[in-house]
Amino acid sequence: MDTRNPVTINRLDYQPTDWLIDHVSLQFELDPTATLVTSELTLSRNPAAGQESNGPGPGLTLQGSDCELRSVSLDGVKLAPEDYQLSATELHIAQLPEHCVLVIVTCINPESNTALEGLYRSSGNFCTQCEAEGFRKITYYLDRPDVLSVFDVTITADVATCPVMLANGNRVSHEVLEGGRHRVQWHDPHPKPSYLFALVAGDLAHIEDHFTTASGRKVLLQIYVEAHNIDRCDFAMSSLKASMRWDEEVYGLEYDLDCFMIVAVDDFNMGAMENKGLNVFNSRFVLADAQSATDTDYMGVEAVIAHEYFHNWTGNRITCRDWFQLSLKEGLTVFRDQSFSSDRHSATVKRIEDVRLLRARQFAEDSGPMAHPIRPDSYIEINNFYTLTVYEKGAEVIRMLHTLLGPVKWRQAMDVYVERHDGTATTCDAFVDAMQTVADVDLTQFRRWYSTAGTPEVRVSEEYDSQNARFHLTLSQSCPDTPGQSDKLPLHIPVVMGLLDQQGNSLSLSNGRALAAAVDSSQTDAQRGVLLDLTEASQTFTFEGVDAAPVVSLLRGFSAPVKLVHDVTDETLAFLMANDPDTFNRWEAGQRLATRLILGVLQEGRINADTLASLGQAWGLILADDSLDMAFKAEALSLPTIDTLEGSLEQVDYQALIAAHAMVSTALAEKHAEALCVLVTETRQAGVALLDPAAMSGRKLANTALALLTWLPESLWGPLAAAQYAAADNMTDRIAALAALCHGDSAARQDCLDDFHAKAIGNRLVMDKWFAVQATSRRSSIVEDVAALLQHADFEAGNPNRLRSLVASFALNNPGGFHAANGQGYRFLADQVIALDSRNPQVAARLVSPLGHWKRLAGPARDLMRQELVRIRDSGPLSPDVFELVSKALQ
Ligand code: 0A1
Ligand code: ZN
Repeated sequence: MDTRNPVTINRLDYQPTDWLIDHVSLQFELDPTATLVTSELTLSRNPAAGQESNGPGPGLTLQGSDCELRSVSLDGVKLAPEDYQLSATELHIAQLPEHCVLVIVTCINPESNTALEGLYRSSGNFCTQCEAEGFRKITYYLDRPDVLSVFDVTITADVATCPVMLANGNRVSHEVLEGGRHRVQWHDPHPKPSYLFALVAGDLAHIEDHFTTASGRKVLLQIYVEAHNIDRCDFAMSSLKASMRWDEEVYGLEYDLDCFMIVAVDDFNMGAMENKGLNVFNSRFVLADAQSATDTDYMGVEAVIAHEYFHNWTGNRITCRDWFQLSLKEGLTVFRDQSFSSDRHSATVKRIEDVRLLRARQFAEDSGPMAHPIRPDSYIEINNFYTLTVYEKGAEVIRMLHTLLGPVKWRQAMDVYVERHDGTATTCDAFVDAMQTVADVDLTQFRRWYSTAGTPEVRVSEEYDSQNARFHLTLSQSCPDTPGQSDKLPLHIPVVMGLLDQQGNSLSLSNGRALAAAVDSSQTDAQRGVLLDLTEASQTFTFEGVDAAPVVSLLRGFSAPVKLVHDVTDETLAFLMANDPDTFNRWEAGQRLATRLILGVLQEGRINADTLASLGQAWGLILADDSLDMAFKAEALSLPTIDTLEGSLEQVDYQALIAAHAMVSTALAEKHAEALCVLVTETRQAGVALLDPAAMSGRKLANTALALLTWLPESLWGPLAAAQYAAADNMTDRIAALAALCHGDSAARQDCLDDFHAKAIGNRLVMDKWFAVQATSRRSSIVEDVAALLQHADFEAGNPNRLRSLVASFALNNPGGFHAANGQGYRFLADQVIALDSRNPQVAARLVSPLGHWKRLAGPARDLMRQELVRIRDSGPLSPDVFELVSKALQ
């Protein structure tokens, strides 16, 4: 693209297409450098399009880029070049009959496709990635999500190199041809947009299983991988079956084809892709065994398999009218995968993990140059809008609807949504309309969540009236200005809350709406608390019959994605940590106390001894409480991260914040050193299954304890870490020990790194960990270390996972290194963006984000970061992806 002339697409400009593609037949003659694609489109005028009453019908404009046009025929007649107009991005035909058949032949070069969009090669195999606009790199097409067609696909290739040839739907024929070639045909009966098209061909092994749907249909399940990975697919298969069952049980949604296939590829820009019946995955979300995957990796595989599978209904059967509606499928599907994980594991720990991610990353996005509503209003490059806002905040918006409706009505409303929109491309508005048909509450104001960017702030004040035994709670909301948006209207914020007396008993409340009990909960109504509908800029809620000043527990379960500003004492927070019946809020109280302690160091230059004593004591209670789930304990003993803390500051001096965080971490580790050492050595369970829940929780707690100990002199924890590394029979413990050693400078560090490297040879995902663990070290030489790793023989800049394991791990997970006072970290990242942009714009653009926050920085860092953005801007012609992010950051 010409970056001097970027095109901005606006949501309100949406127009239905003039043409429909009723059927498409695609033929691929696969060849690594010259694949021929013949596309036969059965076209008809769209009755829903705006039509002039007289004159010729509208011309047809198809999108296409990076494909060489070989021929165009209309109703059997080959068109001459003067019969159409061709540009770098479009093919236009001015005159066509109302119903016609257009045949287009293109030639593409998968081998040279380093952007990994369209048809490309990974490890010698062919695969596709078409969301959002990759199909146009295969052939000229109406490449937009509201054009739904039935696809028939024929693939011809060499038997020797491509024994396996897959596409969407059901396989209908296979024939062996002369000259060592063979041909398959696939038919997908479900009309779909082009972004859900997929083709995979190559030398792949597979495992298979079956799933019988609730209505008794037998579905063939297959997972395709390179032969050497065949033993690492079983967990993915069991996750798939669990997802299929869950969607039937919880939403009544069954699978709808005869087979469901997953393919793992090593070169993939994102996590995975929900192509109809043929999901293509980054191999990191399929392959898992004890020696290569951590517990977190296993959970990631399970969640992503579920996410992609759930898209079959929320995304594929019901898709998006245009890309501004992306959160229609993504927010909803993330909410669904979060609910699935939460049903299968600890619901509280899952919620804590999700909220940590939201606060650390999405809040930052919402306060930066790219802040946008979950339904954006404009974009230059849609790939830049697969964001934490659209996905994670989008899921929070769905969660709020779930809270406002309650679980029973939520399910009824989902049934209405599916019933109304199955087989169509629709909008976020239509989704809320479906909710409204069932909801008791008026959702008019709630819709503002779809159009408002920025994280709202809710300020809290309390007043106790002892004479009348009344408690008044005032909640005031505001939302900061974001690019292009100011003076925002109040949102409808669901606030789940409870009141406790001084003994920790829950009070019955005279105000607020009742909450439904969770199926497996033993909580009383009073313990569950109530739901307040905060709709005004400022609103006071009065509770009658409150005999003594109560303790308030607000925003239970993080019932809305807001920042709560509530000035309470250290004692109140410590009290909530010990007594809140909402376990999420027990954790939250600890986070608030820790935040106060760390930010206090920034203001006063020293640790507040009283706050430290409160938090230290609360940690002591947690450490001693054997009734607590160990995974929850681990969360409670983890301090807020730098990027979360950053969200509470106007201007950030990273070096000072990092020093304050280190000071508090060290003080807490010192206070509990003995107990932490015991946890490292005694929490692990021998002789149980790897994925036994208690064993996983035990590892999480032990490794959290080890990470805390690394703030103390290495003589104390170094031998423990080295011993753990040597004894580990699983990746979770091995990598945690190595991560600890990487912060230090012992001989064990290098020995273990060498040992890990030797064992990683032949397993790309393990080699990625070897890079990542070094990129997140707190050593003072980190920028040089990371730069040296770029030159390592095993570093591959062309492989997105490898690149991210080194470069993104450093930029996102190593604040001390990235924000090095001399700006070296920023320079390093800018160099990588510049080097990558021409090869893979999508991945390059994702690396720009950490540089986008320069306006929030204090001191010289601000200018140092800005200079690097300018250097990227001036480095030559940029992709639209990088151009959009850099230019918005510099505005
Ligand atoms: N829809 C997929 C994610 C995805 C999005 C874009 C891609 O390329 C630009 C690839 C995958 C999901 O939500 O899982
Ligand atoms: Zn998705």
